Amino acid sequence: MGATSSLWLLSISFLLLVYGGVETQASHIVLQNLEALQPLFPNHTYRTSFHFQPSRNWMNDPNGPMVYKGVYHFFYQYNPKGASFGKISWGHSTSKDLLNWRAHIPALSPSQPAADINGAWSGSATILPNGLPALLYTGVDSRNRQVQNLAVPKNPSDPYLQEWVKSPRNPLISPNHYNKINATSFRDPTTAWRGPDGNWRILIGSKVERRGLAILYRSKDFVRWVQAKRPLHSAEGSGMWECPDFYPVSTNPTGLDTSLVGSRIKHVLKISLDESKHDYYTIGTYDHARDKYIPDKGSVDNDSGLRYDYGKFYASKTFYDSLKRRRILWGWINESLIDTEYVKQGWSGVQGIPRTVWLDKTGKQLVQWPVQELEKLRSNKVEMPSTMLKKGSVSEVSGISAAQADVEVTFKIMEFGKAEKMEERWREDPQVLCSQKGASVRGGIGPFGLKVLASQNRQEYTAVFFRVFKGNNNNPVVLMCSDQTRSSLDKKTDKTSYGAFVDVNPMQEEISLRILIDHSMVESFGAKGKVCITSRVYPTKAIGGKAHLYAFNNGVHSIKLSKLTAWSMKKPTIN
Ligand code: DQQ
Repeated sequence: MGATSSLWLLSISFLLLVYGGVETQASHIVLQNLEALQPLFPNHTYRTSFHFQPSRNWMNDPNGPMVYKGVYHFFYQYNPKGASFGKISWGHSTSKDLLNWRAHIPALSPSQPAADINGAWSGSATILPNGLPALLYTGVDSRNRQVQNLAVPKNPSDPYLQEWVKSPRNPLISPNHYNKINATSFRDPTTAWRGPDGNWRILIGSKVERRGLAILYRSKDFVRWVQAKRPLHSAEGSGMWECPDFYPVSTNPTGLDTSLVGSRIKHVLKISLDESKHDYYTIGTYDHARDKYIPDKGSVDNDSGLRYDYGKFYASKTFYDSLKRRRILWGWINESLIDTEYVKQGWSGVQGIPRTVWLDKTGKQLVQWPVQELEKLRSNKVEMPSTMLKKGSVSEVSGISAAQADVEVTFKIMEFGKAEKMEERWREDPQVLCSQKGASVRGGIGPFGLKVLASQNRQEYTAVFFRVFKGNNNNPVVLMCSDQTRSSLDKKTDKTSYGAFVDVNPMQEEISLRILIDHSMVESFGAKGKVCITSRVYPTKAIGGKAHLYAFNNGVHSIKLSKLTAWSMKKPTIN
């Protein structure tokens, strides 16, 4: 480390001692005065290459994604003044291919004392019947109350919609003693949908004591909103519901417009749980006559329910892409570094690769897959011929830039005899099971999978793998893990392992895995997108050209690697 950077670090540590106060605002930690400590030049070691990030500073939730006049718009919670949460604006970028992004000036910045002077928080876009977009968002007013506001484009003929005008009638919706809602638990309006009666509807996240609520509002004109007598849905014991998302799905990957209803359509209600920072969803029926959402029987309506992603992925939001008739999901992936470290690197937060989302053919869960456009970044294809991975084997995949890659692999289970018996208590929490049975713990079938962002001698690696157990009636139970315990020699980074059970029968079909590797990002899609796990890792050795990729099997039974294809990924222009 050079003298200047040591000095810089020293002065940072000093200033941290002096200024290092911490305060919590909504769900985010505010580091007081740390904005002043921004480095002149951000540290790029762990920046991603093909994931969305602003050029510097803090980013959290995705906001108001939409397509307008053939241009994709992406807004996000952004602190223009530094790499920690603070007074939030809506950052804004546009793209024609969801790969290359051009940054614009923030679309919404705090300005109106009665509406958003203390922050322009999360919200959504709705394309109105005249084709024009409208943004509904939460503002934090001068009394720190959360209120709901409207903004529309200043010049609708500009496909980039660079300027936005706030409604002079803001706030349109305020918490009040009639709706019995605490003014600091009332936020994140959804995209509006129009019911068969012609009225618009939105949901706002909230809670009463520990009951999470999706409060329903209706409007004829998008300006005057009236609260419905009952929430669309609520659940006891879950705490505050942030960033609700509500949309129709079908088993066809073709997406559906948010207002569509019909007999063959199911609905998804996604909730971001403030307490655990997990996004969970249920699939159910929307009774639009009664404006009630009823989760399907067997749907788990709490934190142990289905999740878009069993790693880092929060405050997500979908939109209907009318250009390509698909529903696309965005989600915020935060840092695993301690807060003072990300302030020093000059940026914080990444968005997951936009994912197409649809209903699995079983109707019981969603399936997600990176948008097809991503494949345009693939180059230097390498293939590994079909091989048997014997007990304890490790094979290197060479010929690609392993820190910036897209890898697809399929595995075939050859025999089931020596699979470990699944203990009933292990079913409770797959994440705990993954942390007990990591990549180095030998099993009967598995762990087998990939070691990514690995150093040459494998002192460091992140292992994404499967393990197959014998469940009740000898049925196979498949566990997928992202084991980060060896991801970095730096002791300070978070190394929680993540995991989930996968609804696949490996005796009938091969198990597939796709991993997007992007310097500090490991975004994994198991069983063709049935289970997704995103990890943030900060290797100290497996950086850039020094990163390696390996296929491994640490189980007793041999596993057939039927096919592996890997590509180096080109770097698009992002902001
Ligand atoms: N982030 C926003 C809130 C939202 C939270 C503030 C979720 O509107 O509830 O930046 O991460």
